[in-house]
Amino acid sequence: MLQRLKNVIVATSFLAALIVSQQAFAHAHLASATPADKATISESPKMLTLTFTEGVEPKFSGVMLMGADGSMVHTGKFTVDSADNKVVNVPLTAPLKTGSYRVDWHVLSVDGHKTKGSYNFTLK
Ligand SMILES: [Cu+2]
Repeated sequence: MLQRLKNVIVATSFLAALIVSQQAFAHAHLASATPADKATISESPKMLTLTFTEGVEPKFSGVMLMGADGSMVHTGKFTVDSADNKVVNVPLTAPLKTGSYRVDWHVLSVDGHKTKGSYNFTLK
């Protein structure tokens, strides 16, 4: 009886761990970005590139670029790479001034889950 209970507990916790890890992997999280998070760069980038862990739906996804004072920086159109829907490009229409910037992103992944986040980089 006790052994049976132990088996049930082991099976249940295994299942719980499996579900948690699947959830962690099933959403579109930011895998990498250019300029990278916390990067200090010396030249104004022509484009922001964000790579996610899942494919994203361009219709319900977006990226906002903000200056240190919180003012929005005008960017070009958000596009999903035609060869890889995990990669998002946002062209910059004008060179950035030196200073720190915050990138706010929100995406709808192809599995229908919404995620969002932000990161910073500095132009010296
Ligand atoms: Cu998901």
